[in-house]
Parts: sequence; C-alpha cells; structure tokens
Amino acid sequence: MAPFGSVLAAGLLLLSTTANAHFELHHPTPLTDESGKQATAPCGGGNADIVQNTPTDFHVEGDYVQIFNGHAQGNWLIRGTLDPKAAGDWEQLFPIVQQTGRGNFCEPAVTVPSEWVGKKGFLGISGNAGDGILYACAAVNFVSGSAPAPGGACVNGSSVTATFQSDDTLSALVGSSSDSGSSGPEPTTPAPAATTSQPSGASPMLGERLSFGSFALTAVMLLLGASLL
Ligand SMILES: *[C@@H]1O[C@H](CO)[C@@H](O)[C@H](O)[C@H]1NC(C)=O
Ligand SMILES: [Cu+2]
Repeated sequence: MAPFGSVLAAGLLLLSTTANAHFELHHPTPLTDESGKQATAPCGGGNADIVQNTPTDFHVEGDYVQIFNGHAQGNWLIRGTLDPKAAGDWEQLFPIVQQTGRGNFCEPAVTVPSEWVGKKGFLGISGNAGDGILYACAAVNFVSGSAPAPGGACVNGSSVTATFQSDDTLSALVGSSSDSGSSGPEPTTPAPAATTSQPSGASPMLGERLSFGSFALTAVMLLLGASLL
C-alpha cells in the first residue's frame, strides 16, 4: 500500500507551495520575483542590485508604504539603506508597529534622512508574524519634499488596527543607534489609533490560501486515488 504514502506526500508538497505568500509589499514597487522566498534576507529573494532595477521615487519628508498582510497579526520594521546591493547599513525609518487583523496596512508618512535626497537605495520591509522573519524590498530614488496625497492607494483594511510595539528580533536588523539620530519619529509621536475589533486568534496564515491548500490536497488525493483504479 505504498500509494497512500506518495499521495500524502504529493498533497503536502502542494499544500506547502500554495501557502507561500505571507505578505505583499504594494508601494513602493517591490523588487520582482520574491514569491516563495520571503524568508531570505535582506530582500525576500528579490534581485537587490540597484543597477538592475528601475527605482521608484520616495519622498524623504513623507511617503507611503502599503503592505498586505496574509497573517492575522504581525510586526513590521520599515528600514532603508543606500547600499547598492542592500547588503548592510540599514537604518530604521519608522517605529516598529504591530498590525492586528489580516489585510491592507498603510503608513502614509514614512520619513527618510534628508541627506539621502538625490541618492538611490532600498526601502526594506521586514515582518515578524510567527513563522520566521520575512522580507521584501523596493528600489527607490530618494527625492525631496513629501509625496502627493496617495488617496485610495494608501488604505487600511476595515478590520486592521495597529499599535507601536517593541520587537528585539526586528530591531536587530538595523544598525547601531550611535549614528542614527536622524531616523524616523520616536514611538512617542503620533500613536497609531488603536481601535475596536481585536481578532482573538493570532495564528498565522489563516484564510483563503490555507483553505485553498486543503482543497487542493483533497483534489490531488482524489485524482491520484482515481488513477490507481
Ligand atoms: C493605518 O493605520 C495606521 C495605524 O493606526 C495609521 O498610522 C495610518 O495613518 C492608517 N493609514 C491610513 C491610510 O489611514
Ligand atoms: Cu506566513
């Protein structure tokens, strides 16, 4: 009765490959081909070479970062570097926030040190949502001023809330604080509105992807089972 074992293995393989998009960076435009490698530092498998990407403008006095989280909860670190390969010198650009509720999350006014104007670099998003540290990056041109109002491009999901949150694992991903006096707002400044609905479970990767994975598993078992008849 070896077939049952192989059927199960095939189903589990399929399940794991369909549940790979832990979160998505929507703005600034992410590096391509990050799918399935989000646990790879520093950029989730994206091609972190500044000369091989077309950077998006990012305004140093305030620009938006739009994320979609596939987990029910997660902590976010927003960081930046001028290193042409994103290999180091990461500086924290915003206090670490904890998102509760699966869905869209947008910080409308992330700021960058003014000395970075006119330079190219990377914006990096690191997430800690209970299944390892995950990464995504965008290649950016740091430009002066603040971004035009993003309007509908910068949105929070209706059940999403956020609070500032310390996270030592994420903090370890940015440089020593000795020279980072010009990084983003301190955690005491505009506190994200902590509001209403707090989903009780913080279990990772709930939702469509997992249900699709289970459905696919069932389908594969049925198909392989049928082929044995
Ligand atoms: C989304 O929520 C965060 C945290 O409460 C808040 O800082 C931000 O301004 C919100 N974004 C929008 C577009 O309202
Ligand atoms: Cu995940």
